[in-house]
Amino acid sequence: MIDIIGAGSLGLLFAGRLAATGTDVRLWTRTLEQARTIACDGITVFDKEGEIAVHVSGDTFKVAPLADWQRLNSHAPAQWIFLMTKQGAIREVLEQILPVADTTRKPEMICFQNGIGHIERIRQVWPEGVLYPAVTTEGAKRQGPASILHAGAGVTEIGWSEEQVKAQAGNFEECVLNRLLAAGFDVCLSKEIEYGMYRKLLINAVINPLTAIWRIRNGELLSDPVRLHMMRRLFDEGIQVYEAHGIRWDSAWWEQIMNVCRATADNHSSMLADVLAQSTTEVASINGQLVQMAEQAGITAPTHKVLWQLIEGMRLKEG
Ligand code: KPL
Repeated sequence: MIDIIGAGSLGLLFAGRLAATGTDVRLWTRTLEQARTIACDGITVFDKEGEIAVHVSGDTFKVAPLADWQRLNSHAPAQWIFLMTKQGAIREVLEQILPVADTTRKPEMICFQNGIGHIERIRQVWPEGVLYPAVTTEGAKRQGPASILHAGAGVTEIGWSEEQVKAQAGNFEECVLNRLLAAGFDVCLSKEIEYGMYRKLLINAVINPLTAIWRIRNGELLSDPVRLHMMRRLFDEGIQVYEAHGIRWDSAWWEQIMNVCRATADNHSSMLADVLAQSTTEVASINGQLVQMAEQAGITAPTHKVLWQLIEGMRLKEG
């Protein structure tokens, strides 16, 4: 069984595809209302042509509000948790699910958040937890409470250390990796997940705040020299920060950012979606983290800092 916490676009995509290919899935929502809607409607995944790619009815999988975690876990303890909420929701999630039911086998958590800093924060409150950072480029867009548009198939990397390979290999492969592959996800294990996380951090730090400030779709960033200039500034500042910390990077990342904009041209970035929904954005975990890393290294990242402040201010005004 796989427990997916978070019924946003990624949570619905993974829950729908896994359930459709026979994996036992429990999906955890923020509210009871959301759980009821999903149980009633099932999950629908549309492809980019607007055709139904996957539909699973509500009796194919389980769905419950996170408030029921302790009660339901005492009957059926979670083993593999996919944490698919935003960074900002992590504290609330951990408050609900910890202490983890005292079973002989502690659950292991695969963490799919954008940005950096969350793994360390989770470890602080759950030091005995087995955590796998994950980076995914799956492009999913929420269409309704129980439906998403799978705009672009991506790649999912799951970080795995040498010790975990030795201790867990058989089980993880059978219960997680093979399930994801069977569900059609392009997934691989990576011993260099930090490299992937820093690449994704820079992609998000360049695309997300600009689309949120200008309220444009990802593809529209490429249509104007001023927008491209701002993207390049954010990229160059980010690279300076990485160099100051000795973080490995690749000049090909710039072209990859362009490609992400092309592949997700019609999408709202997650930050723009948050701004439009007047909810908390992940700017602090993305641009804010880069600014803090710059300061730790005795340099500055002024464009990231201004965008961080502008977006935080926008949320304060609207929220
Ligand atoms: O991850 C994304 C996000 O919106 O958070 C990108 C890659 C920018 C796609 O929209």
